[in-house]
This record gives sequence, structure tokens and C-alpha cells, in this order.
Amino acid sequence: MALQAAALLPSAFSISKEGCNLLLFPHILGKVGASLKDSILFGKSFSDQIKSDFSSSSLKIKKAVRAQAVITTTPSVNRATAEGKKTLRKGTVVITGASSGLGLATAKALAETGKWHIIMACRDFLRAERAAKSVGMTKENYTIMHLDLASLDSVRQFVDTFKRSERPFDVLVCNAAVYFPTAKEPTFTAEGFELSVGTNHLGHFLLARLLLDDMKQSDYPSKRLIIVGSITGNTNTLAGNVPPKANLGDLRGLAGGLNGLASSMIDGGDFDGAKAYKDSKVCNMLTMQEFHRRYHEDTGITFASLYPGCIATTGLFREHIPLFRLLFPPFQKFITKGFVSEEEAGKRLAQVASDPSLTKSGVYWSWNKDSASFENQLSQEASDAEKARKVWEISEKLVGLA
Ligand code: NDP
Ligand code: PMR
Repeated sequence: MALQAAALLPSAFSISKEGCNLLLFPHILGKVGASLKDSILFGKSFSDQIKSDFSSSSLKIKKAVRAQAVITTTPSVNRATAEGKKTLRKGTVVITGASSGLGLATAKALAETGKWHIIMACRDFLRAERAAKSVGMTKENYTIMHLDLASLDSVRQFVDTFKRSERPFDVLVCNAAVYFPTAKEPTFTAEGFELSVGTNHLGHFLLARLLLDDMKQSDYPSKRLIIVGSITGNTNTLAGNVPPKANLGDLRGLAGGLNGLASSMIDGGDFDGAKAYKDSKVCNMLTMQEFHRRYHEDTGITFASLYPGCIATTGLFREHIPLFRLLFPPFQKFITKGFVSEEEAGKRLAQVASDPSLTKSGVYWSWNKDSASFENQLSQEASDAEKARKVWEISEKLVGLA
């Protein structure tokens, strides 16, 4: 599945608002095409080449925008003060995968405002507790609740426990994800779905659907459901054209249950871990838009997605080969200039979750070189309304909602 450099370059120049104002020399793409072997880029055959490419290419930078949560607060419920002004209780935000990387940085950024109580929805309690402590979060600002997105029973259990807690529920951030770029064979969730789509998409789909009513009932001024997307799921970008490219095809694999009997891939093809991740991100972005179409007008909930930048240091790449993990951060810092720190990315996601200026629904946010957030364009597939409807309908059958 070679990258077609000639076909790719014009699109890279014309579209890429978020990733690169680029001067990525064509020869790199040619070489990338020739030597990229499916998902295991930077692997053995590719490593020598990328080292030499590092020194001979450049891209211009995109910088971050500062995130600010500016909602005022007092504990407990919304109420009128003596002056007659309305003050707000702390918002409650559930963040999945808050035990590391982007989720942790977002939890920290929101906790620091003092205006949010963060429910860290994590599969490993101890890891989450250590993570919260490591970034200086204080007890009164967070609660850890167990959630394993790779088990629909666990998702349901989480929702039951949350409902029983009788906390208000204002914002859900679907952030957790897994990525298996070097896997030769698929692995599966408790219910037998391929693990990356099962976790990143189906687990979050069920969670968001089950929590929607609680969010509807919230009296918080800005209720939001944020689903983290990515540039690599968008084939209208250079990054999205690095093979294997996202492609949901006619959804026959998804309809077949992703259980590996017919296929473990959404498009019904052979297993490819990197593609499965990118496909899952397309599902995330389609799901956000379908939520918007179905519920925004009636509920006032803001549904949004984002590409937070390339946070090349996170645990997302833990399954990648060591050489990739070594070279990826400098590649993103110095070559693509798409790199952002975990802290900066956390501020971006915190902004999308809480900033009063980002209440628009149905939007995919990115950040430009002037440090400003902007509504970015999704690829054709990631904005295909008909596909979004089908993904929704098949997904609700798979998770037992229909
Ligand atoms: P990390 O690996 O650091 O964080 C992923 C989190 O998801 C971890 O906290 C992990 O928990 C959690 N998680 C994984 N599986 C499950 C599960 N079954 N149940 C519950 N939680 C689970 O990666 P990032 O911070 O980079 O990724 C966060 C989001 O950002 C993802 O949606 C990713 O797609 C997106 N993203 C990342 C980019 C990047 O460059 N890194 C770029 C664009 C988007 P544990 O700590 O237990 O492993
Ligand atoms: Mg990519 C031109 C800009 C750009 C950006 C912004 C990213 C982001 N990447 C870019 C370009 C390239 N990448 C090029 C030219 C190559 C070939 C050398 C390349 C390769 C590459 C690999 C092998 N990139 C990767 C990988 C991964 O394994 C990462 C991935 O796809 O994870 C799913 C990845 C990423 N590049 C990004 C971003 C944000 C990622 C990772 C995470 C994600 O999308 O969630």
C-alpha cells in the first residue's frame, strides 16, 4: 500500500490548515511511498531513510492557543447570591483515559481553574491515582471511577455507579484510545470486537448514549460532549495520507461484528492495526456529527471534536517499536512542526470542553500558527452524513441499544 507521492502532494499543499504549511520536499514523500511498509513506519527498513530525511526537509510551524476556562463557580448547585446575580456550582466533567497523556493534561488544566470536579474514568485505579498526584491535582477536585471501555458491561456499570452518585453531569470528554501499529493479529474486547475500534469507538458510543439523558437534565449553562478526533483519520491532510489510510468502505466488517470471523476491520479487509486506529477516529468524528444532527437542537448540548496537535510523547505509541518512539518526537518537532506538548494539548482540550467562546456544535476544532482555534474541515469520508447515520445504526445494534 504505497503512498502515491505525486497524487498526494497537491492535496497536501491545498488543504493542510492544521498540520503543515509545508515545505516537505517531494523526495521525502517519494521515498516514504517506496519504503513505507503498511503500518510499521520507522521500522527496520524505514529507519535509515528517515534519519537522513530528518536533516533534509522542513515544514513550518503551527502554534498553540491558550485555553481558558472562564466559568465562575461556587460549590453545590446554581443559586442566586445576595446581589441577585447567578453564580455557578462547579461543573462536573467526565474524562475517559484521564490516567495519562492528553486526558491527564486536560484533567490537570480543568482542575487548576478550581471550577470543575473531574471524574477520571479509568481502567486502572492505582495508575489514575498516581497520575493525579503526579500532576498536583488535589483530592477535592477529582474522583476516580472505574471504566474499561473494552467491556460493555464495564461501561454499563460505570453509568449505573455514576447515576447512583447523584452528581450532576455536565460535560463528557471521550478521550481514551488504544493503538496497535505493530500487531500482526487482532485482539478483541470482552464482547469480541476488534480492540481498537471496540475501545475507541464502540465503548465511547455506548457510554455517550447512556449518559445523554443525564446531560440533558443538567442545569449547567454549557453542556458538552467532546469526542477526540485526529488528523490521521482525515485524508484531506498530508498526515492522513500516510498509509495505511483510514477508509470505512461500505461498513461490511462493522456490520459483521468485527469479530474476526468474517473480518476484524470495518471495511471488511485484512487486519491492520494502524488502519483500525485511524478508522476508529473516523467513527469518533462521524459520531460527534451524528449526535449533533440528532440532539443539538432539542437539547442545546454542544457536540464537538478536535485534533489537539501531535502529542508525540504520550503512551499512545507504547506498542510501537522503540526506534519509532525515539524518532517520532524529533520528527514531529523539527520536520513536520506538528508537535505539541502534553500540557499545551491539555489546554486545548480543556478549552473545547469549557471555554465560553467554543460553544458551537457540530464542529471539528484545530489550532493554527497564530495560536488560535479554528473550525477545521473534515475529510469527505469523515463528514459523510449518510455514512455517519449507518455507523450510528450499526453501532447501536452492536452495543445492544437497538
Ligand atoms: P495515552 O495512551 O497517553 O492515553 C490514552 C488513555 O486511554 C490512557 O489513560 C489509557 O489508560 C486509556 N485507555 C486505554 N484503553 C482503555 C480502556 N479500555 N478503558 C479505559 N481507558 C482506556 O494516549 P494520548 O493521550 O495520546 O491519547 C488520548 C487521545 O488523543 C486519544 O483519543 C487519541 O486518539 C488522541 N490523539 C492523540 C494524538 C497524539 O499525537 N498522541 C494525536 C491526535 C489525537 P491507561 O493509562 O490505563 O493505559
Ligand atoms: Mg504522522 C505533515 C504533517 C504531519 C502531521 C501533523 C502528523 C501527525 N504526521 C505528519 C506527517 C507524516 N507522518 C509523514 C510525512 C510521515 C511519513 C514519514 C508520517 C509518519 C507517521 C507514522 C509512522 N505519522 C504517524 C505515524 C504513526 O504511527 C502515528 C499514527 O498514525 O498514529 C495513528 C502518526 C501520527 N502523525 C501525526 C499524528 C498526530 C500521529 C499520531 C496520532 C494520531 O493521529 O492520533
